[in-house]
Amino acid sequence: MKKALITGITGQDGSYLAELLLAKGYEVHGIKRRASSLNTERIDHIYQDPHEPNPKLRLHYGDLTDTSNLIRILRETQPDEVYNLGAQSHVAVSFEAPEYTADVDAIGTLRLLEGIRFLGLEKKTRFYQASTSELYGLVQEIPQKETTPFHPRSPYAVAKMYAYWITVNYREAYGIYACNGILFNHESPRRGETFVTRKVTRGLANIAQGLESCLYMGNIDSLRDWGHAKDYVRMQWMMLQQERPEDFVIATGIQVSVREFIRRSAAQLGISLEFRGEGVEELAVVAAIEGDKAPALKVGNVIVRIDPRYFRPAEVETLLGDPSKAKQKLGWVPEISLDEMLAEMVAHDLDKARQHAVLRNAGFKVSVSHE
Ligand code: NDP
Ligand code: GDR
Repeated sequence: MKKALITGITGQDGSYLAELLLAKGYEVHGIKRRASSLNTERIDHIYQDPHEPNPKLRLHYGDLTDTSNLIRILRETQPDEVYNLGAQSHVAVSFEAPEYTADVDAIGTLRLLEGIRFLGLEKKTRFYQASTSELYGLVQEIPQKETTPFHPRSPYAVAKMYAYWITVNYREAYGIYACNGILFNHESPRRGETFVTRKVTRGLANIAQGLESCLYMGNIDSLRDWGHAKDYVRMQWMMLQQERPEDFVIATGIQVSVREFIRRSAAQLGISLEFRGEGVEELAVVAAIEGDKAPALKVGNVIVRIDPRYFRPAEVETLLGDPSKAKQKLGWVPEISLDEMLAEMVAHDLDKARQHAVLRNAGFKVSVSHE
């Protein structure tokens, strides 16, 4: 039985990857952070009672900023595969917490690789690094592929650039099977609520049910290549099953603007939106409503406005990936389309909003968190 260690197991990708590896018969170890509130919601459905004999999923308290803790977990678990998914993963937040982001995302990766080396696991343990399309930043070539030069545009991307190269370096210097998946944006109903797609699907569902009145957005001209997290974690596993370690771009090859993502999400709720005005004055008005998913809305309601608070000091305007290498060498193709993913996310968030609306209508106080 193979053993895997996942950092970031409580996050979006970590939860899907843990499911995938358990289904493949792996013993899965995950690092979770100590927090003042429970933070295992995404993996509660696969939780296994540690009192049961031979649980296949085990959680260890730890942190990517804590070297001795990481070494102890590596020593205790002796993993065949390490998936380094843990990160301060929010680009906008990285401008506010640049030093912490570097510590976790850049030096955290080094700590794990050094741990593998220090414990003499170079020949046993394979290492996956969660690299990112944010490395391309100010894009030098469209679409972006493995050979496209990097130009990171945020403290997050710069930290991930260090992590990318230290992974390559440990592969070249010490022969560790270490590789980078350069993943373009991928989403799901488990996506963190403050990333743009989830903010939109959740916000619009809440507005449709009368829990909120308006969605405040940043740069809606931004263009992204969005895939589904389930497809992308499958590729993370495939990358560690090859004869030789290599780096791969993982993307759909299809690009859509944030504005278009909002329009299509609204359409899933039976709402036709009309965008009016320009720049910070741009807004979206309800032009028509069909069906019963948006009982709180009327034609003419303004439900999207721009708030410059969400603009970034340096923006990545456009990202479009070329996944040809992954297709040719690994036979990987994404199976879930953008519209299927969007429908799944909206349905999930509408379900939650309806539950909240029932509580509110019964007189209970319901609060909706914003960001
Ligand atoms: P999430 O933000 O959903 O999850 C991040 C995970 O890292 C969480 O489990 C979080 O724990 C954990 N974490 C944060 N800080 C630390 C720390 N100091 N020590 C240990 N663990 C920590 O990210 P995703 O699942 O979306 O992404 C997974 C990885 O892939 C990240 O590295 C991200 O940067 C990268 N990536 C993501 C892409 C995407 O579109 N999703 C695209 C390209 C790369 P907690 O739950 O306690 O907060
Ligand atoms: P990104 O994702 O920065 O690409 O990083 P995010 O969803 O945060 O932003 C995508 C684009 O949407 C624009 N935008 C907004 N973004 C947020 N979060 N909130 C808003 O209100 C808003 N309005 C417009 C952003 O400016 C941006 O252009 C994600 C993360 O998962 C990273 O960890 C990962 O490495 C990259 O994807 C690939």
